[in-house]
Amino acid sequence: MNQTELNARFREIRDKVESEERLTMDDGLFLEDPQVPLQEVGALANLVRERKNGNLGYYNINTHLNPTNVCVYRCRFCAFRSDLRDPKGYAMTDEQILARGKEATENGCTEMHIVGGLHHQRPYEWYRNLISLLNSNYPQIDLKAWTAVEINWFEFQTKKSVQWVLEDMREAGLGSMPGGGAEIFHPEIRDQLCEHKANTHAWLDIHRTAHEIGLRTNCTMLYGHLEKAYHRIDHLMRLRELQDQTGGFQVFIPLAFHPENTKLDHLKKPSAIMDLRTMAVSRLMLDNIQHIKAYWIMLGLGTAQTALQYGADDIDGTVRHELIYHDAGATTPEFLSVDQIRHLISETGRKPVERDTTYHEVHRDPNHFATWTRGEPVDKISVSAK
Ligand code: V47
Repeated sequence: MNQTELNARFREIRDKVESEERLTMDDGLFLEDPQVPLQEVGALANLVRERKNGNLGYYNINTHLNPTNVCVYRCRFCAFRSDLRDPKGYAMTDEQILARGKEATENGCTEMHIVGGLHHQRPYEWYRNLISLLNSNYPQIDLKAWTAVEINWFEFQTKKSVQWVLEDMREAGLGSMPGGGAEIFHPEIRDQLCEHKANTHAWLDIHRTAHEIGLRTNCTMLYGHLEKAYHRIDHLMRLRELQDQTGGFQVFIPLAFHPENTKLDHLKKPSAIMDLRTMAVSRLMLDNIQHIKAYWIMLGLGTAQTALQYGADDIDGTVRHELIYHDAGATTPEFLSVDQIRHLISETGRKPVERDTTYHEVHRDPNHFATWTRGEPVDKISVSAK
């Protein structure tokens, strides 16, 4: 394509975005082309970002819990997993889990993000009990737990339906589901990354069922490894199609691959340029998902800040005890203080807003930081006030 053709094609897409018309697979592929200036794609994504979320930059106060790293699967991108008998392998005790709940409550956390390995010797009841233990002792914390891959494993363990597992977990205290395990849906890539675990159909079906019973969930895409632009756009379009049917996804998180200590350690980590383009293209393709998250743990602080001008409106949380990315060579801090995360957002010119897991405003007691109440859904704040 020569420069004149390139400009004309870009104008066509800009017109569509301005008139809120949906982009096609071909549009997405064009925006992925390195010949199309990144700043222009970013500016277009920023238009959508500001239309949907104004000038706000969301964050939450959260912590992670990875109850075990022992896993039956051997995904090639994972540095966290362990074999049962490896000295690195662990499974947390009830006391350790409760101590995390106590620490989270004392720090004013509104969310615990719980994911881990599929342990050969731990029955379904172990996974259920830990949710119930945390929920009964620390009921205010939203337990954002289990990826679709884990739910698929629980189905296998219990021989019950997805709906049964999700309802049973909800009864134990599950509040919502994180978006992990999606990787890349296209079988050309998924079969090379993780051929044994929950396939694309299962991942989408589990999220569909969660939405149907009223659970909100997140969605992700792992990029920067074996996939090509076509696989990324295909992935986004499959998420968009499900969202059209259910409306249950609250946020999309593009996850940059970290190769250290994985079976793909010969690959280079994606560049900041790729991170920003993926962020912007995701914002433009996913016209029906309200929020796009720049997960600072994996992007690094500088790129996460910049991403707030490239389509993202959320930066995840203060985070504590994150292992999946740090085991894979992430050099970002272990956690940020509330002042640091607010500064990170406000330095970009955005207004920091604390939200809870399901995107309600959080109101804190000015005299006692750890005491908080849930306010209105943030999406009800009118765009003009944003
Ligand atoms: O499914 C694993 C990815 C995911 C590596 O829902 C890796 O709010 C890069 O899903 N390099 C788990 N990525 C993390 C996740 C997540 C993170 C933050 C917020 C939310 C949310 C969800 O991490 C896995 C996989 O796609 N992953 N290993 C690696 N070496």
